[in-house]
Amino acid sequence: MTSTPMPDFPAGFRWGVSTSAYQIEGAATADGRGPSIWDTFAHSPGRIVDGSTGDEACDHYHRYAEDVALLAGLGVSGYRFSIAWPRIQPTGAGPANPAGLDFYDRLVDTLLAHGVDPVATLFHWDLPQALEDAGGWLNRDTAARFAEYADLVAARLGDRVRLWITLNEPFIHMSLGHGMGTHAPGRALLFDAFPVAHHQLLGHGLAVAALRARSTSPVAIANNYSPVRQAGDTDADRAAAAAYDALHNRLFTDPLLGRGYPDGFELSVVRPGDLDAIAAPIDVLGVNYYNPTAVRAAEPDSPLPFELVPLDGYPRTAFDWPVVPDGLRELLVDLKQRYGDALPPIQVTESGCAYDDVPDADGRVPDPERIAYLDGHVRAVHAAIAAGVEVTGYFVWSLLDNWEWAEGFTKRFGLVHVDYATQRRTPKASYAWYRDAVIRAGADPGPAR
Ligand code: IFM
Repeated sequence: MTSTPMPDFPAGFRWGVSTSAYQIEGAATADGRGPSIWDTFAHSPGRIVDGSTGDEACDHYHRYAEDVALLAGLGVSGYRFSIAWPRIQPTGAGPANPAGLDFYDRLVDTLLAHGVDPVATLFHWDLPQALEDAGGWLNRDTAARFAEYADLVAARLGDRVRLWITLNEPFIHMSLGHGMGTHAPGRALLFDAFPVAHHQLLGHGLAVAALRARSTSPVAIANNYSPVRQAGDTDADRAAAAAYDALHNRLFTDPLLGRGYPDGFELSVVRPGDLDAIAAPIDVLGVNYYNPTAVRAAEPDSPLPFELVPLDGYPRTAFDWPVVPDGLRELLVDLKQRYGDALPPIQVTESGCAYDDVPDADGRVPDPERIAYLDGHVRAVHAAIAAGVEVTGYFVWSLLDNWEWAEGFTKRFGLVHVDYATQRRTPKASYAWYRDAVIRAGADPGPAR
């Protein structure tokens, strides 16, 4: 971390934090919420490293007012949360469950009362179990169901949500949830998971149309990106790196920005008109960045055309992910070079790190590694802006320590420590740093956009 003051960001730059429904809400059966694939997965023995579930998580469903007060104390201009589809449509179809919508209505109004822009993600992986039972994202019909759900949400919240995000990280949902089976719904289909890519993208496109019909607020999608480092220098290593780059970084973004699928991804489930629906203009591209990926050629007997290897030479987080702030600058500049004028303004919708944070004897939670991590990544965003990339927002993952999917409660990403036994929230040192060094100093929140 440098002691140099944070440079100025453009007026109106949106400083925020992110969360997602299943990771924080708890209240898994409250007010008519139906089961999602993550309820099923978490309750299946052996799926989650510590055997925990999101049944209670951070109990945000009941403590949202306290959590919004934390947001207000931070001074953020945006809060990215996700809406739990199974609260709105407990079986993934049919009319809205009013109590489910009421919760988000209360949340949105409380945010606005504190001057925080609500940024709502419609799908952060918690598919209603009933839709999974009908084939989930392998079934084309799920795309149409998603648009209906988007319509129900926008009809209620469309006048107050300031930025819509259709999907969160469809690549991760496809690859870990349907390719490798380490996330819900636990399908290990390898390349037979590709229909999940297309149906999520189609759902996105149909949802964009549904949102536009109900709301004048801008619409985005949040993708996960990882700059690829070629490990090894053979032609096979080069081909492996290019294949992984196409899979992770281009499979979703090329069709979104009107280029169709990258070469080598001839998906049999694509029907006439689909690519036009998917390429419906978006206003913002959400970029989630954690680390680059090192890739080399696979062994001959591997089912994959590449092998992911450790990226050495960098500090590591508790997740063992390398800390490479400049990878974010590189990624943002590469997106601009790759897509040119087709690239909409970017908001970094997730950026953060897990460390084993523990309260000290005085009850404070020092987290110098997180401060260093965020300092480097915020400066990397500034460097990308200076290089000509239009970046209009940055959201830290996450406001709270929370339930980290297959890692359960073992990975803490929050600016705020959560004692899961008592639900006590304690702002970490990084909370004060983000408030004082970034949001208040050298950054003009300006009018929200
Ligand atoms: O916690 C997740 C989040 O749900 C999606 N992006 C990555 C985060 C850290 O793994």
